[in-house]
Amino acid sequence: MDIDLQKLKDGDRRTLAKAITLIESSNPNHRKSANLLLDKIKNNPHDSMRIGISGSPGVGKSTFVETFGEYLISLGHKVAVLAIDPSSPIAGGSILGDKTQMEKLSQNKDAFIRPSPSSGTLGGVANKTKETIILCEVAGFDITLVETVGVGQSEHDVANIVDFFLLLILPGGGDQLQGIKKGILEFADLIVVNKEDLNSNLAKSTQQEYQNALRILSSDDQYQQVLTCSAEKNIGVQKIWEIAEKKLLARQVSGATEKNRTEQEIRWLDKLIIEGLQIKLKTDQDCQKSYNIALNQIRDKKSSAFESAQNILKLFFS
Ligand SMILES: Nc1nc2c(ncn2[C@@H]2O[C@H](COP(=O)(O)OP(=O)(O)O)[C@@H](O)[C@H]2O)c(=O)[nH]1
Ligand SMILES: [Mg+2]
Repeated sequence: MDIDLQKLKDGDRRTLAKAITLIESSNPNHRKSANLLLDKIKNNPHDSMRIGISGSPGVGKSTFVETFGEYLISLGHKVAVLAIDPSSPIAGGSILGDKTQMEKLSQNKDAFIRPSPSSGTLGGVANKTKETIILCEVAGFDITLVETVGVGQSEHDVANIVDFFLLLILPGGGDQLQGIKKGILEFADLIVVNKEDLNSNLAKSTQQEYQNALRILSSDDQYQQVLTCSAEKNIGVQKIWEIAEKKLLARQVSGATEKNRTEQEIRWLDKLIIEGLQIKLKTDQDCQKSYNIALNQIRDKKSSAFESAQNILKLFFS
């Protein structure tokens, strides 16, 4: 599969789609071409913005991405949308559901929408997504929105490929407040109560509740803001961008975005090394043999985990 780099840089959609298919492929030859391609574009200068959008199923992420995406395009941006759904295979229901929901946006020539592979790739959910973002940026999309379900590892992984993380919550989600410490404080740069059109008073009180909690939990005055919106009725979206853009631009100017991206790359390095070792452990015959021996010895109390691990690790370096 040959990718015409010039066409990609010119923003040709078919070339972009083809390039993404190439980097998603697990065929070793494709991987080689993909690495060559990624190598050629790694120093491509760009002032891009990568924004993660997370929240429980049904909170309105896809609807928000569509409304927000249209708004960004109206300001002159070109917007790529990558949707990760770890709960369903690509051909399965919910990604298709998302696609129909983003009907308007998908018709827009300044938008590019693509589901991202959900599993079974080295580096987990977000590895290919990160490479896909880079391809989209080379093709001229200056803002990428990554939609991910706010559960477990995928959210964690997505936080490691974006510059800014937006969390959507529902009005009246007081019980969600329990998770505020580990979830929200760790990831979110901005929290938005969606569906305010359904019950504006409830949305406002939820906003207050979260804002107070964040203020109390914060050690300085840098705590995240909480806003309300209606993705469906297109209310509050402008204010969200005003605040997000201000933060993103400040981080670009101070060099924080660049620094963060480098740190993300280093975390990927560590993750990929560990995964590579795990794959060797599972696929290499000698490793497998030693591992099975170790299991039995531990069960028979003939060896400790420490001793067995030392023996297996020796195989990695032989
Ligand atoms: N009333 C109202 N409904 C909304 C709003 N945003 C999304 N929805 C509805 O909530 C449902 C789930 O939305 P969806 O975008 O698929 O949520 P996702 O699972 O988080 O991607 C759909 O029926 C939407 O039409 C909103 O702002 N107000
Ligand atoms: Mg969705």
